[in-house]
Amino acid sequence: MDSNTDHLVWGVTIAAAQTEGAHDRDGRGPSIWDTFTKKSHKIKDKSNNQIATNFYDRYKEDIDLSIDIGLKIFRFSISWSRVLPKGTGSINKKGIAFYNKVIDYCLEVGIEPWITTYHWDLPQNLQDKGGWRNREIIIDYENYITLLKDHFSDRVKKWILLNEAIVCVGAGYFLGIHAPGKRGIKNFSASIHHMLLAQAKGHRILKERKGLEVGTAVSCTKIDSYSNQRKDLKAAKRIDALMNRLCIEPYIGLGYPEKELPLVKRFKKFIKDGDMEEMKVDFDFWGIQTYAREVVRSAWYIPYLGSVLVTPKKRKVPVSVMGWETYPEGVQYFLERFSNYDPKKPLWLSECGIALSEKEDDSERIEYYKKIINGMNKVVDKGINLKGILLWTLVDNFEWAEGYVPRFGIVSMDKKTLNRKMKKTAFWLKDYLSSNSV
Ligand code: GCO
Repeated sequence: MDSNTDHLVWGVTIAAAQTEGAHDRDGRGPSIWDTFTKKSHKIKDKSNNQIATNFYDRYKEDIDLSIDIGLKIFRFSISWSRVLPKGTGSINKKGIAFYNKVIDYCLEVGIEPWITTYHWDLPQNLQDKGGWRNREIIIDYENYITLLKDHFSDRVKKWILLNEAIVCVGAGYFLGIHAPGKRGIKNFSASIHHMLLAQAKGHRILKERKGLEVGTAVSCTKIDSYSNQRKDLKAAKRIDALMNRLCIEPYIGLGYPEKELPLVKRFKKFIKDGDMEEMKVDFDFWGIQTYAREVVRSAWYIPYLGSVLVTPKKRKVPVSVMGWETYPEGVQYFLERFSNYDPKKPLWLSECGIALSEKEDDSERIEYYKKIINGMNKVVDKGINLKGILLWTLVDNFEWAEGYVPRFGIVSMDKKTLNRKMKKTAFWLKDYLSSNSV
């Protein structure tokens, strides 16, 4: 043991829509991703997630693999429409039973289960009523959280409410490139506000039970300006406010970053008296998820944002299979930045990984994680309250609109047999964790 990061806990994150499969089994209702993937042109390789990695049947194998690698946390998400097929109303007991099995198995073999309550797969029935655009969804979310609390919080102590609200709403309700494929400023404004408010209410509900640690997972993208010209610097501030502050600062009591991001004015008609006050909640931890860096320049002709991205290709920087600039330095940057909000607040890297292409030799991923460890070392040296890191992800899976082409897993999967095989990174990590474990 030679590092100051030995106390950090390592785990893994997965998400229901990307792994479970079993889309119509045992009473599960459809989610917006079931509907979206039927429009085949929406998914790059024309695939869907009906089988995915079949975590539904193979959860034991995946949990065993995680244990074998030396991981201590298994973060998974609940498919809302598996436990409440219509998103509201009658409960699907078989859905509850499935998650009970996952939780109990984790506890039996000695890995800590963490729950994400919402990782983007809204029940289709709720979308039919407007989805996040409709304020009534807040009540549905509260009821859903109460159900999860009643069934699972006796054994699950760590909870993440929303996974990356900005990506979920930005891609799904503004750009239309993710389910439910809605576009436009009105959809965006209403959905962000309702989702963030729902999360605050969900937090209060879960905290009624003593001993739970309840946080949120936020997407963080380092934003730099293309030049030192004033208009580019301003554009960078605008995009930074959108990507890295909008879904965070209302909780800290700072409100929406209206000064830097004028489009926030559009939110006004959806904000009711008392909402901003209600939004102030003290999360037990921040889950930080950072994958990339973007460079932006001012572009007056782009509505609402007035900015364009200068693509990594133009900038000639290394990219992952997602087309994102490979930027492990972001970890240190964002951990420091969040620590500035409140140095005492525990921080987790609740997702961390890189997409490569289909090959067994993923040495590049090992190099990536070494750089991440380096960054974690530096922040721990500075006294930042980092608790641990959850990898994205265990098994190669359904990467949303990108289908199965980008491979984020440290374990590969044969598409026909669904058999799993540890990649080089998994062996390397196993070694690393066994020699660094406390
Ligand atoms: C996200 C989601 C994951 C993704 C991963 C890679 O951050 O977008 O949480 O579901 O698969 O981040 O894009």
